[in-house]
Amino acid sequence: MRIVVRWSAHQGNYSSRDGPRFSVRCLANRYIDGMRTVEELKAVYDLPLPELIFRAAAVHRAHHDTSDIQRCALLSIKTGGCPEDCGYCAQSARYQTGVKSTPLMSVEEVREKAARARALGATRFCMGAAWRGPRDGPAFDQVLEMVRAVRGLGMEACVTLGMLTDEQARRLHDAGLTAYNHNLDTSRRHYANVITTRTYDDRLDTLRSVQRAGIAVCCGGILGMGETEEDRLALLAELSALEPPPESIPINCLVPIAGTPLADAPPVDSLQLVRLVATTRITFPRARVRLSAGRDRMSRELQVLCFLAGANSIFFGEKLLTAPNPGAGEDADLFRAMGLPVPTMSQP
Ligand code: SAM
Ligand code: DTB
Ligand code: SF4
Repeated sequence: MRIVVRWSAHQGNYSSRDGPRFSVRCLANRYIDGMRTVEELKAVYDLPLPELIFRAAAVHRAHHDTSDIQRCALLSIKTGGCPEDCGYCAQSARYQTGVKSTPLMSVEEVREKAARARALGATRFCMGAAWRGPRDGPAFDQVLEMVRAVRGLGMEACVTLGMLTDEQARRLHDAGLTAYNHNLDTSRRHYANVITTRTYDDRLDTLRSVQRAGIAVCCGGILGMGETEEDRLALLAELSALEPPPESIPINCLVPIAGTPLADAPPVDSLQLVRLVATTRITFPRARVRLSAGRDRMSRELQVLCFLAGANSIFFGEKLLTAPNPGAGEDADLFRAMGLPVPTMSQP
């Protein structure tokens, strides 16, 4: 039996047409209502592929303008030297990856890069720092200034800084932050195989602080870290338990980094990626589903299939944080080939 209770109150600083879902857990800890069990997700994920894509495309069309694929620019505002041991990351100080540690960028440099990205058609600017979490003081104050600068350009601002306190989340909200990116990355079961310096619950605690502060959550994962397809669905089940559900869901394919424990991980199966994108779209009708890291190894046809299955955002620009991404020219060609609008490259 499925009990659906809708609560029309408005929460947080982004709108969802029905308002957030009110959820109930029964004693067996299986989700009733707006939440999803792995079994429910699997029934969708395992549909014959054409049927799965048709259903996802219908959900996509019902909730979005399908010609609107958001371009987000990424900038590493503080690179390398991170104390955490995330097995996929080029920026962990524990692995010899050749990434040089840099100090925090100046607000002026960030403003310039954001203005250039806006001129190339970016509407969202995401800034990442290789921190376990921010320390209060001048560096955090500088990040708040960066958020104000990006918002001042009329762009959405997103940051990913690691673990936050309630107070830090509140200050980011007051600076005008649109969304906070904090990925759960994989299932609870697989998490400790990839990261040992923090727990899944640490991640969830930060997500709760972000939501309490009224900031939208951007939360997703990485495929290709030795997880099973069921682990990927378990990640979606975790995301569907967030209230409200994430505003955006980045789906990354591992970019294997030499020197990290996952350097030799095999590539993700393309049709498994399409299935996951479609299942994510059906589960989160209103979210931005962001086709994130790993696009430089995807064919144009695979990317188009992902858009058809409901992905509606990309990171664009030659570099992600440290890893390569298709160049702006390549993406412009792809958009042109799809018959989608390509912004003219005006100067800021
Ligand atoms: N230090 C902060 C944290 O971990 O929350 C923010 C920066 S971190 C680099 C942002 C996200 O990038 C990670 O959560 C992970 O999902 C993604 N990521 C990092 N390295 C990656 C890789 N090699 N391939 C794919 N995604 C990656
Ligand atoms: C996300 O989920 N993917 C982006 C963004 N959030 C910050 C980061 C991808 C990083 C890819 C590896 C690198 O550039 O080092
Ligand atoms: Fe540090 Fe973030 Fe990289 Fe983990 S993913 S090592 S926390 S920068």
